Order: sequence, then C-alpha cells, then structure tokens
Amino acid sequence: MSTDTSSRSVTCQASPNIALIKYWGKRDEELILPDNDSLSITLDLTDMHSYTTVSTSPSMTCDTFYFEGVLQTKLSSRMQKVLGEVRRRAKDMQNQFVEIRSQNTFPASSGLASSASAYASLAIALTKLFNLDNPDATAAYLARIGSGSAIRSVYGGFVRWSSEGECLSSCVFPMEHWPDLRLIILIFNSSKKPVSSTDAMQRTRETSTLFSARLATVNDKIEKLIEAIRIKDFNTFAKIVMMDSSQFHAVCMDTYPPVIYLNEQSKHLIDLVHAYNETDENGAMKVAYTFDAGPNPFCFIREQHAEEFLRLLKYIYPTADNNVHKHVADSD
Ligand code: 2P0
Repeated sequence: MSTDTSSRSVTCQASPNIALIKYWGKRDEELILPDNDSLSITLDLTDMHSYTTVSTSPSMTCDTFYFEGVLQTKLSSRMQKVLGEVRRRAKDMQNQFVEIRSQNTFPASSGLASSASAYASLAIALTKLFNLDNPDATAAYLARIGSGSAIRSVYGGFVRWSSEGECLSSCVFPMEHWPDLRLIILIFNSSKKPVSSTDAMQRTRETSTLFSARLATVNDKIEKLIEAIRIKDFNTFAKIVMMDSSQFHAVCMDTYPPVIYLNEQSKHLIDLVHAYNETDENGAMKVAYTFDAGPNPFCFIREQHAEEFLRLLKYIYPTADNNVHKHVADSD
C-alpha cells in the first residue's frame, strides 16, 4: 500500500469457491440475503486467482473500472452498489473517486465462476484502502452485495455462509484439515449459461414447489457434512455432496420454465461415477461429483484414486478439457 496520503492504492487477491451445499434463492434481492445456509470450498490453487487493485487520488473525476486491462464503459449496478456502501461507511471517500483494475489468472472458459473471486478481492481491497471498521465482517458484507457467493471467497478452506442474523460467512475448517482431498474439474462446455443464476433463482422462488422442501433439508445436511469433514469420512461426504447437487438441479428442473444446466455428458458422468464407486471391493466411495449452474463436473476424490480416475476420464472423454487436475490441498 502506498504511504502517500493523497494517492493510495491496494491490491488484493481471492480465489473461486465451489459449493458443496448450494446457495439457491434470495429472501432479499438488494442485500442478497440467502434463503438457505451454504457450504463451500475455496479453491486455494496457485494458478487460479482474481486480483483487484483499487486506487484513489484527488485528481480522479469519476469512478473507473478496467477488466483485464480494458476500460469498461460503465460500472455495473452491483459495483455501484458496493461503492455506494463504501462511501456510506468511509468518511474520507465522500468526495473521492476510485479506479478499479480487476484481472483473473484463469480464463473465463475454465468453467469456474470468476465473479465470486472478483467481488471478494474487490471487497477486501476496498476495506483495506479505506481502512473500514470491523474489516472481516465488512469485506464479507461488501462481497455479498456484489455477488452472493463471493462472500464465501473472502475466506479460505471450508466456508459456511449463514442465512441468519447478519448473513456473514466463516471458515469452518482450513484447507489443510483434509490434506489428501483432491479436485478434478472437467470442462464439457465453457459457453455462457442459458439463464443467469440471479434470474434463475428468482424464477425458482416464484414457481417451484420442490424449493420449500429443499430448504427444509439444508441445515440438517450442512451439520452432517461438517461432521463428515471433521472426521474425514469420505463416504458420508461423497453421498451428501452428490445428493445436494442432484437436489439443486431437480429444483432447477421443477422451476417454470425449467432451468436446465446439465447436459448429456453431465448425466453420463453421473452414471460413470456411480459405476466407478461400485468397483471398490470394500464398497467404499472413491469419487463424488457436484455441478454448479453449468454442465461441468467438479469431482472430489482422495489422492490414492486421483490418477486412476483421471486416466479413466481421459479415456472416456477424450475431447473434454480434462487437463484441469487441481489439488484442493497439497499434502507436500
Ligand atoms: C452456489 N450458485 O452456492 C450456487 C450453486 C450457482 C449454483 O451461488 O445473484 O452468482 O450474485 O447472488 O452468487 C451462483 O449465484 O448469484 C451461485 P448472485 P451468484 O455457488
């Protein structure tokens, strides 16, 4: 951070996260208050970060935003909302403008939502630049009003986003807690999703009758999943994660008009994983899938099975981008 009191600049980074128990539905669109708690893993990977630099100086005459080095013609309403909140909280920002420069070290086509890591890094940078009170909670709040799931990228490891009280997030376990847990991301299709998550979850709230049944089950699943993670019980972990993914997509299908994020390859992968899990002679689970609002599977697996499963994926899906083999945590 610059020591010049009139011109200042801060750069912060954050990583994407993948939900194990999905967030779907807002009870408050403006503040982005979720209908249910969610639980995720922040992908603390050396090559997947968003970086945001926020600068301010008396010579600036308006707020500006550069994405991947390109000046954007206008700030999105979400970004304006975040800056409005910072101005409300920071006395020394009332008459000052900012320049925001955001970039990702991973391509948008990687199948990972970059908005979570982008808003998390922006929120942390703004909190630092303007020295806002209660920095952890403030950064979480700012990230959330930018993009709901960004609130989980403010922390590393296993992160819970609460739907109660102030609806903030907290780290439940650091990533080092489960050193042999690995993640394989398979890219079947990297094109833009047919319906944005924001619009789709609103449509779900308005039309799905399964939605309320899902909400009634989420907290119990989260408690059971946290206990499974605590004792590193992969069988229970795998079952809960796969069932929540399928339930989320069933709710999307129950939305009218239906929101269909999975494709034929996704369904094929689901069958493949269950068949592969049957091959363990002790009946133990080897791998678990989860799908976000898209067709690309995120497969959790323990290190002992990772290479074998990756070979299988490369054989069965030779055209998919399956080189993305990431370690969630590295035991080295
Ligand atoms: C999640 N998703 O928990 C769920 C699972 C997609 C499927 O959070 O409107 O981009 O900004 O709050 O955060 C995607 O929703 O939506 C999401 P907004 P966001 O990761």
